[in-house]
Amino acid sequence: MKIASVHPFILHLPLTSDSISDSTHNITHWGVVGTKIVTDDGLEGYGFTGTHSHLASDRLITSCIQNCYAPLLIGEDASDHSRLWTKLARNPALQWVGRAGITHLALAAVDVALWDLKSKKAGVPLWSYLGGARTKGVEAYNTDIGWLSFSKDQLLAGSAKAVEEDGFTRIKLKVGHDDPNVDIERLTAVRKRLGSSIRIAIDGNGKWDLPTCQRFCASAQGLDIFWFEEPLWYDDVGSHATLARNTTIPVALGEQLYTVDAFRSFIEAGAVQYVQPDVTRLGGITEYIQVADLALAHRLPVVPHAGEMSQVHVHLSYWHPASTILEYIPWIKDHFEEPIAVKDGVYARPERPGASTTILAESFARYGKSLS
Ligand code: 0YR
Ligand code: MG
Repeated sequence: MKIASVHPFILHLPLTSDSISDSTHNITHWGVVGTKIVTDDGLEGYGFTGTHSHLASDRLITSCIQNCYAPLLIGEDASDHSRLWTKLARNPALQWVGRAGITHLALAAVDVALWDLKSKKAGVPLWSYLGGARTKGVEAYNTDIGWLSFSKDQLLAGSAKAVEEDGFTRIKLKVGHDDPNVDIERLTAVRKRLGSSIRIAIDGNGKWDLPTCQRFCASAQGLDIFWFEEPLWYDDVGSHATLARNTTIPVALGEQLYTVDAFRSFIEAGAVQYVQPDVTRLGGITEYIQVADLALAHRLPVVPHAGEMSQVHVHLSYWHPASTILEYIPWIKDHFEEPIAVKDGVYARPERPGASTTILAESFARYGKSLS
């Protein structure tokens, strides 16, 4: 299974609503930026990272794949994911310019494509290739009903539909208004509408400072919040540790962390209780496994962040023993040969060989962007 060619791509896929906001981002399209890797025995592997469809920075990622990584990959055995990960990530020249950011997002795409190839070659779905399923059904939680840009009425109607019609028992709502009392009011209304049995997590996307978070958590005490995700600036270990010590609401984070080292710092400081690795931001599946194992060793639950909208994480969640529930955002599923599917709040187990990353030809034709 020698690597014959590397074909980077950029897709900008429209969301299911016109646009959405959290406390920090406003987007209209999801960026699927990565690479196809073709082997001499005719297999095609697909891997990609997730972006906010900013074309100039997406092109930095594909340029890294094309110009820095492809020459290191051509002619290599695609089965050697671990050796190739080190060859790319610890290349002295590339390590100098990036152990995180653009080079790491590009690494994620390459690594996922290699695992897709390995499990396709074995003729089994990724979860089986990795060692088999730990559960009969991975539970989904719905993020797509809770955007900050939704009015209170939209929030109530969407949450009620997700629970009463679609069968979700878990949802996540964005928070982060300039006045946190607005968030308290919205959360109180949703809690009242849904009752006490539905799990409600919240996500601040790193906007507030420590005193604001502490005041907010005190006011939110009675609302039974399942976790508070990214309450504070992404890299601030100390403030997360202080908040985690001072509130009973569990702290969740990880979607902005690039390395196993970063996760170790948060875990050792007691600054995270729900660990949220993402194959599209870590160096792919190879580094994801290291983080999930680290969480397991600390007996912390793993709840992946869905930068690939769960196409790959559904496999990892069926397999890895520290996995619990999995985010659901149905924006890009129609662009895959084997799209994610949730019924009655539970993810269907993928059954085709590979990592469920194979993108439809029509989607490339319709939404592909030029690389230069
Ligand atoms: C939208 N999920 C997140 C999206 C999402 C962001 O900007 O990227 O909200 O990544 O926090 O948990
Ligand atoms: Mg988040």
